[in-house]
Amino acid sequence: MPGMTGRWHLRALLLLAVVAGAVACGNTMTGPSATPTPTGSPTPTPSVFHNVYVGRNASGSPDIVFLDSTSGTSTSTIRAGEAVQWIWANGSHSTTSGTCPLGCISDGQWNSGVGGSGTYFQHTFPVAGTFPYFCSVHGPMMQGKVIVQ
Ligand SMILES: [Cu+2]
Repeated sequence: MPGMTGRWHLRALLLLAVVAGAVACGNTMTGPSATPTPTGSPTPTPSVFHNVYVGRNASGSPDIVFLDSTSGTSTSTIRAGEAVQWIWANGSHSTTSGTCPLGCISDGQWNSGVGGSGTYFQHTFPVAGTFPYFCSVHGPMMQGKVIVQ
């Protein structure tokens, strides 16, 4: 029954579209209206957020790196209950939780999706532990780590 097969195909496609839509709406990415401004010099935000720059190195140049504003490296050390805020400075990048053993595999804890300059993404870490992440565009070349104490 060829007609039956076609209908099932359509259903599967519809289901995929619905799932993709739900995932896209599930993140907390915000636009340029969020504070602080991404292009300025590193302005310490009042309290809650621990800033990590995306796509900018310590010299302020575009680069394929995550740069923690406190440590000056790709490792962020925070306390349980605090949040990390990624601030896109350049390029097309994501912050995606997971590791890159052979290629990169998301562990589903957070995923900003790919953003560019002016994008922000926040994630709160309620529990102590070590949380590796990567950029879904650059893979193993662009990794970071959040250590929650
Ligand atoms: Cu990247």
